Amino acid sequence: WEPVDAFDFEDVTYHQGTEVPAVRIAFDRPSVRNAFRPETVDELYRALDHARKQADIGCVLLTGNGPSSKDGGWAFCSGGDQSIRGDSGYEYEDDEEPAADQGVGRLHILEVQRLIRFMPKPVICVVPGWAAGGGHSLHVVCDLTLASQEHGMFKQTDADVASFDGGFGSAYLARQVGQKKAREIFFLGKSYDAETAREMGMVNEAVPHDDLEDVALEWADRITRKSPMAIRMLKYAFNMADDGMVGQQVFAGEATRLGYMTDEAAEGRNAFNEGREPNFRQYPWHY
Ligand code: 1HA
Repeated sequence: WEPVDAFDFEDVTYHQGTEVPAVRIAFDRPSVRNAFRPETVDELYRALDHARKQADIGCVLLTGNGPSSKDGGWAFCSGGDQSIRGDSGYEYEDDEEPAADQGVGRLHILEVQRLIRFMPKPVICVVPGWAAGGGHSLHVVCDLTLASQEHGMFKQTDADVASFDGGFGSAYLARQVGQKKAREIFFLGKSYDAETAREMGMVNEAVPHDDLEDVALEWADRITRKSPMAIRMLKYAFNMADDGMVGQQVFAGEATRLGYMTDEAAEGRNAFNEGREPNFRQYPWHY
């Protein structure tokens, strides 16, 4: 990995692979189990959006740095930082921040969730420790989850702190583990280790902690050797059934791009630009 120079982040680290066309984006607040504050969310969004737009990047690894220097604990992310939670959302600590002046709490981790869901490349959640609350929801929304056998832990704490992800974090979870299990996860708030989470269907694989990053990179390597077009169409096809009209719009956008690459599309464009009738009769009606 080498750092992506374009950014000067405080709460997130952002690296690009030297041998694999992938990036590694990591929460970097290990002393609070990688809880996110609005500044963290802004940085995460910018890193993910940058990765989305890189034509030479095919896969994103989303993880959490650790261990905590305080107690050695590992975390992917423990959700919203409760110490700066205001009455209408999470508040900026830096008063200079333009959004802070408005006195409005933010819940914009939901924008990050949408970015992960709709970006045209797989996002692998690499879980070295706790995935709790809003951190649990982030793992749910990622395309794949790989977890540390020893330290990977999953827990939905939302109802303990009077919060609720009634969107992707619960609805997609129910698609992954079934309605009864998803309700158990939210209503009982139990802790599940990586192996149990794998058996439940919300984790793809649990691997020894020391191998976690190597396996994640190997997965990114495998994915990025495949056809970008096929992977993109597959991700959007998997999304579509659950994403309603938005899912159709996103999938259809990619179908349009493929359509534009055909001779028929060139004929339509050229005929217009040349001021003539298009000759579509030269093309077959495929069946
Ligand atoms: O649900 C949403 C949203 C829904 C819709 C729209 C937007 C949303 C945005 C956010 C969220 C949420 O994320 S709500 C859920 C918020 N998160 C939590 O309730 C998890 C709180 N943390 C824990 O339950 C536990 O810390 C843990 C199970 C993750 C780990 O337990 P462990 O290993 O025993 O560590 P612990 O001692 O509890 O924590 C270590 C340090 O990290 C503590 O600080 P210290 O005493 O060393 O000073 C602890 O306070 C801090 N910490 C952990 N999690 C958070 C945190 N500090 C602030 N916020 C946290 N989330």
